Amino acid sequence: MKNPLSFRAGWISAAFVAFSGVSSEAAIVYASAGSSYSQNFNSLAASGASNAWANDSTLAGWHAVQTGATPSSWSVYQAANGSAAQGALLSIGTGTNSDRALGGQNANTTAPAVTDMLYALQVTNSTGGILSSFTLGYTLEQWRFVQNEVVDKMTLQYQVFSAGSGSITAASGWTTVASLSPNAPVVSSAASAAIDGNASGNRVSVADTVAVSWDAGSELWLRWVDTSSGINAAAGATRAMFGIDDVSFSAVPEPSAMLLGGLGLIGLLRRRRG
Ligand SMILES: [Ca+2]
Ligand SMILES: [Ca+2]
Repeated sequence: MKNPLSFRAGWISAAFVAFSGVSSEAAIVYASAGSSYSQNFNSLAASGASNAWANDSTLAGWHAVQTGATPSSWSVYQAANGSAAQGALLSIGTGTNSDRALGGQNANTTAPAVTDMLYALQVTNSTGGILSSFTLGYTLEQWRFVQNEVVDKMTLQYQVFSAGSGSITAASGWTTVASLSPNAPVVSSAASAAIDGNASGNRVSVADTVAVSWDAGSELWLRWVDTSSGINAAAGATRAMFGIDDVSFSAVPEPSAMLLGGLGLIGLLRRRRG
């Protein structure tokens, strides 16, 4: 016969494990419509080649993986300044300056060995209501160009997942936002070299507002995709080194929802009076 106390303890323990599982996927808790979230990545290490990295931990809400290459998930990241090809998860900046950007540099490969560098921000709608648009701004910084590379870009995608089901590597369901997907600012026939990703000619700042149906409790994932799809025969073994910096995010409900509801009520009253 089961002791009710031990059964209860087991139930509490199971509940605690379940709760712990949720909290380990902390994401960004977006609790107030219209509020702003920002990330400047300056908490990343400015030196070292084996700084510990864990998704949604090193930077709350942030995930990074590469596809089609080893490792597929990162356990470390390296400081970088663009002075050398560096196929890794990177904290990029000038020397050891504390202004860092999150990025990487992928290989010049083609299917089936395409190496895409993926970065994602996971945000949970905790406002209690449906949010109908988000506004995202960020800066794409280029810290190294590769000789004769013709086309390279950062592609921004988003997807809403039910609570707990989001993944940076989800195979389908992403929507690409062209206005948030800038091309590499620098292409050159000169020998591959470092450039200052903080200089105006080597960076592109983008911002736009995107319609979305983001239910209370569900997760919005914003995903940056740096793809190597397609061999560029004229280029070397790598693609441009990109960092993303100065991310800003906010979201709001349908702006006219309350107004239309009020006008509808007024119309109803008028009809009743007429
Ligand atoms: Ca920064
Ligand atoms: Ca920067």
